[in-house]
Amino acid sequence: QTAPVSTSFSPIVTKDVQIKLKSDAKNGDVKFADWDNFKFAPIRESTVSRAMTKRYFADLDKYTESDVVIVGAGSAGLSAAYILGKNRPDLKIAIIEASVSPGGGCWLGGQLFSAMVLRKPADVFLNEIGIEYDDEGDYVVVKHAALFMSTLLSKVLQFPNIKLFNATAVEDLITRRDESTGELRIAGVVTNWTLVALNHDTQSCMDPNTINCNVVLSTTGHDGPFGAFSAKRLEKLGKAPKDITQGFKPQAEQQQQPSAASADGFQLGGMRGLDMNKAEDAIVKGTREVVPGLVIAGMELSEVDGSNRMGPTFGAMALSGVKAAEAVLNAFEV
Ligand code: AHZ
Repeated sequence: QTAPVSTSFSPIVTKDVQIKLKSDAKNGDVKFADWDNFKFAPIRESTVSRAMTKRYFADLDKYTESDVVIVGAGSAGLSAAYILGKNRPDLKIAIIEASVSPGGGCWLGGQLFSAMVLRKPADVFLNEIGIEYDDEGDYVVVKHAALFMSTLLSKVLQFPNIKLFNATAVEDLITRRDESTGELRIAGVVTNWTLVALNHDTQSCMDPNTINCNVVLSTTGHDGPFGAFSAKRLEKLGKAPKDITQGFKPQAEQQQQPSAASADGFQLGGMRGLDMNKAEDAIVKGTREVVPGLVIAGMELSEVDGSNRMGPTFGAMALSGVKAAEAVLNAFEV
């Protein structure tokens, strides 16, 4: 016989437990006076399951039609999410992150060091999210990259109109071709649990899920196991980003050769060697809607444009995110 599901909640602090604030402690430590009688409020295991699953599936249902999908929760994607979430509370924004832990490559400064360098004027973004730093003139230093990432993440996750689906990979893009113009538009993303996505070779028929949206913002970082995903998918589709063929050539001097393999000459730029001065400007300048309905920002752009890597300076990721938020709103189909 199973016990009835409890519907009433006991207060967390029972009358047997005394919690006192040590008034003389400098940092206001909490002191539990009577650990022997300590007790949590009761709970049934299925209640925990329902508390999680009903919210998750309600979110899946709600965000299956989103206004914006951000692919990748690294520094660029989360900076964009912050700007969009703050300025447009009317939009439904889903963030899809392949890793269990969001944050991308932004938990350390470089070579496993703690401090994080941002060149000016990226200090404006730190002021916006309320992070202290040492001002060194042309650049600023945050004492730990994890302070930047955890602050940004906590702000983004608090917006009621943003949902992070982590441990979920974008496996493909939803595409629509305009019948009269033949122009391709990105109309959403195809997703799967990351652990499923990693096992397509070992199991058959694990079909994905989909999210329709008005604009996709792709910030999947540079080449890697999942990285530069949307740029690579565009190349497979043989779809030239419009600014490569119509004007914007941040690294034109690098003379990219058209790929023999792709139908209309689109070839991934491929990330170039490290050059902080060139790389950061190029990433911010290059942040744009590359094909209708798809904005690319952050280090993924180095694959599109063949720009340099910048290594351990993070100003371009924050400001590329800010510019991407603007590009996302401009890309909205009216
Ligand atoms: O897990 C990835 C990471 O958190 C996630 N991601 C990649 N492919 C995905 C997919 N579906 C869902 N198919 C995916 N998520 O995207 C995130 C990318 O974060 P990042 O920190 O790698 O990229 P960023 O562009 O925000 O920042 C890059 C910062 C730089 S610069 C640099 C260098 O010059 O060497 N190295 C780094 C890490």
